[in-house]
Amino acid sequence: MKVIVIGGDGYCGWATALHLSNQGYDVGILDNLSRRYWDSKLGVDTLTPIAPIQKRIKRWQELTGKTIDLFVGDITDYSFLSQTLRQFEPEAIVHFGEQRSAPYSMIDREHAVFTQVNNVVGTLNILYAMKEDFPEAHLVKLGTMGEYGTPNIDIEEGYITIEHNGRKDTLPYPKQPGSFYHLSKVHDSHNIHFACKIWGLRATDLNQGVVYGVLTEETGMDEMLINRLDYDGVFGTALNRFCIQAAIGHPLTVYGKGGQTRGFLDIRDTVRCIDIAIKNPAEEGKFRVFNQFTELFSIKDLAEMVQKAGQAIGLKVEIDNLDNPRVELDEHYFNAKNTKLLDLGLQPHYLSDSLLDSLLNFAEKYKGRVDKEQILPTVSWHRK
Ligand code: NAD
Ligand code: USQ
Repeated sequence: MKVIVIGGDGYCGWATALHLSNQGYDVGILDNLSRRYWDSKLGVDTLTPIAPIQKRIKRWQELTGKTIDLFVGDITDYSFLSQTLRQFEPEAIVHFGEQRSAPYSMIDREHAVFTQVNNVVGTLNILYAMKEDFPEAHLVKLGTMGEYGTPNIDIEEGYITIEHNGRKDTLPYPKQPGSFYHLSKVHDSHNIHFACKIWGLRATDLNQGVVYGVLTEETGMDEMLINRLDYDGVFGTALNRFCIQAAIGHPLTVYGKGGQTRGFLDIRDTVRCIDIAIKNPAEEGKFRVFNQFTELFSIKDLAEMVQKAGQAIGLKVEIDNLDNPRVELDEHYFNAKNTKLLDLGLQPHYLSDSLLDSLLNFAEKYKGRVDKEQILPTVSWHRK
C-alpha cells in the first residue's frame, strides 16, 4: 500500500515514515524542510544532531534495503502538491505538515497569520487535490487534543450527543482552543468535515495529545536515523523539556500552578496509532475523530515524576513555578475519552520509570549541545 507522509522530516513524521516503511508500506515523504529553517531563524536547535533528510533516507535504505521517495516542496503550493500526488499515487495521505508550536503562533501578528495560512491553506489544498485525483484515498490528519480546550464536562471523541428543547442530535464537540496554532487545527477540522460531507472523501482526524520520548524501534537503529528532540521555549514540549532541564541542572519550568492537565503519549504509540488508522480506513463520506493519547497528567505531576526519576540517577532536580506566559486555566476539570484507538488494537506504552530513565540518560548524552539561553519561555499570550 502506498502512503505519503506529509511533514515526514519532522519529529512525529520521521518516526512514522520509518515505522510504516518497516511495516512494508511503500512510503513517500513530502516536506518543505521549513521546520529546520524556522529553528535557524529563531536561533534554536534540536538536542539531537539530525542528519539532512537525504542522508537519513539513504542510511535507511543501506540498513534495511527499503526505499523511501522524497518530495521537497510546500503543500501551500497547489501545483507542486497535485503534481507530487499524481506522481506518487497515494492510497493513504498522512498529514503532519504544519506549523505546530503554540508559542510560535503567539509571537506576533505575522507569526499568527503565517501559522494559520500555512496550516489551513495546506490542508485545504490537500482536500482539493484529493477531490480532483484521489477521492478514494484516506486522509489521516494530525489534529490536537487542544482543539477541545478544558471544558468542565467530559471530552468525547469528536462528537457529542445533545438533547435540547426536547430534540436530540449528535454534533461536533465544542471547541475552545488556547492559541492561534490550536485554532488553526479547529479550522482544519471544519474544512475536512465539510469536504467529507460534500465530496464523499474519507478522513480520520487524530486529536493527538502531547508526544514525549525520542526512540522508536526504527530511529534507534543508527545514529544517522536519530530523531529531533526539541527543548527550547518555543518548540519544546512539556515532558521532553523537563527531562532535558533535569539533565543540565536547570530548574523545571512549570508555568503557573501546574494544574494544567493534558493527554500524553509515547512517540512509539504515535507511530502505531497512524498504522492502526491506515489499516482501518474511514468509510466514504465519513469524518472520523479519534482522541490519540494514552494517559492524562497534570504538569505538576509530570515535573514531580521527572524530579523523582532524576534523583534516582543522582541528579539534583528543582521545580520552579514561573508566572504563566500563557492565558489558560492552571487548575481545572479534565476527563477525555480515548477508547477508539484502544478498541482497534492499540497497546499503549505507559509512562514508566524506565522510559523516564532512558530519556534522562539520552538528554545527558547530548547535554553538551544545549543552549541554556533557550530554556525559559519568551513568548507571552498577554496583551502587556
Ligand atoms: P515538526 O515541526 O517536528 O514537523 C512538522 C513537519 O512539517 C516539519 O518537517 C516541517 O518542515 C513540515 N511542514 C510544515 N509546513 C509545511 C508545508 N507547508 N509544506 C510541507 N511541509 C511542511 O512537528 P511534529 O511535532 O512532528 O508535529 C507533527 C504534527 O503532529 C503537527 O501537525 C502537530 O500539530 C501534530 N501534533 C504534534 C504533537 C507533539 O507533541 N509534537 C502533539 C499533537 C499533535
Ligand atoms: N508547560 C509548562 N512548562 C513548560 C512547557 C509547557 O508548564 O516548560 C505547560 C503549558 O503551559 C501547557 C502544557 O504544559 O499548559 C502543555 O504545553 P506544551 O508546550 O507541552 O504543549 P502545547 O503547547 O499544548 O503543544 C504541544 C505541541 C502541539 C500539540 C499539543 C497537543 O507542540 O503541536 O498540538 O502539544 S495538546 O497539548 O494536547 O493540545
